[in-house]
Amino acid sequence: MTLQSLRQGKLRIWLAILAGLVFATTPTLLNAQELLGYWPLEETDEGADVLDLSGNGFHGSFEGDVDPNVEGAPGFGSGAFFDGVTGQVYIGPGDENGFGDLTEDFTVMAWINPENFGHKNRVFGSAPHGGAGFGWGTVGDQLELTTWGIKDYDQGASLEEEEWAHAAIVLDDDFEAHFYLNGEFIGSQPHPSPGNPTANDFYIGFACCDAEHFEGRIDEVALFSGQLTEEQIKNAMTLGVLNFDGNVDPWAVLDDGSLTDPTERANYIHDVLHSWVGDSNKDREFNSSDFVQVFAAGEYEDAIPSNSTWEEGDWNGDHDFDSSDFVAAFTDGGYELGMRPGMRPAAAAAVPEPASIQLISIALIGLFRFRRK
Ligand SMILES: [Ca+2]
Ligand SMILES: [Ca+2]
Ligand SMILES: [Ca+2]
Ligand SMILES: [Ca+2]
Repeated sequence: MTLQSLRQGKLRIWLAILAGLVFATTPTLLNAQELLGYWPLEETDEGADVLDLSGNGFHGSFEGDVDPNVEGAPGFGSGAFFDGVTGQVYIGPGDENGFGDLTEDFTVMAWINPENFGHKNRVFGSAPHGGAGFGWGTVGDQLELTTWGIKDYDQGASLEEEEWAHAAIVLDDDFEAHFYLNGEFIGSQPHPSPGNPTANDFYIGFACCDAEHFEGRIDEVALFSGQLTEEQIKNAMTLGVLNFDGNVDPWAVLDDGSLTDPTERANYIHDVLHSWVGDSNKDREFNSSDFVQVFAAGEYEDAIPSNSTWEEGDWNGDHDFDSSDFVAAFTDGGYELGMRPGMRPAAAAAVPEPASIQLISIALIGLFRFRRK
């Protein structure tokens, strides 16, 4: 990589994201906002891990009556439906993931679509025993953050049943809670003391008691240490959680000409996008649905120079879709391996050799078929 290319703006963005991922594992960041967990709920199968895409690997699992394959918030793919009685996502003990240490100075957010205001709908938090930890969600049409055993912070919000709303709550280091609805600040509630740390289990769609299970749909759940600004909350709501600092679409870097070194390009695709070379439909897997998409775009070895994007089959970044793109994807070797190791149990990532052979045959079949047209 040359210094010249380092100066290119977009590259700086991915370096920043990469740095964020590296720093996420080191404890000392002065007052910075740090993404601790991010669950986009793209799963469609109840048996699948509920992936945390923060880079920290706090994957969860579905429990009780949940439908993970429902339409999510507009623009955010799939969401999950919780039945209000038993449905929840188990995340893990607060002393293992560190969420239990959040007694002040943190931010929570999610897209929520509650269906019943007759009971509280907890979106995210810990079990309350011992009067420690926190849970947030709705009470009636209001937003509520509870530091267990300490304080119910209630904020009028005029939520609607069966309507998507983006909700965010910041608990600052003076123990005052600040509420945001659809990216706008709507009010603050003070209290003189922090919550208590907890080792209790954390959940999505649950916290507290059985009677407070979430009833309806949830999408894009995120937890940060530190206090996000209104602008950052708006960014997360409109651009996605990973872009809370106002970064452009992280996939766009693949098309701007700055990332053509094969190793650097593959590292970016693996470590920042959590995907494989070849994942044109951006679902973090490389499989036949990507072939369907790129051949449908119809630009394989066309006579038009520099007309192809990642979504259209330019996997190596030279702006055209040709055999060199298959070489790049073959070299990366992610075909039909599912999501990357670490994004789900290691057992899913095995047997590379047959998959590679399959990749070649599918590629050849695809080329043959589309050339005859
Ligand atoms: Ca989603
Ligand atoms: Ca894909
Ligand atoms: Ca072309
Ligand atoms: Ca290419």
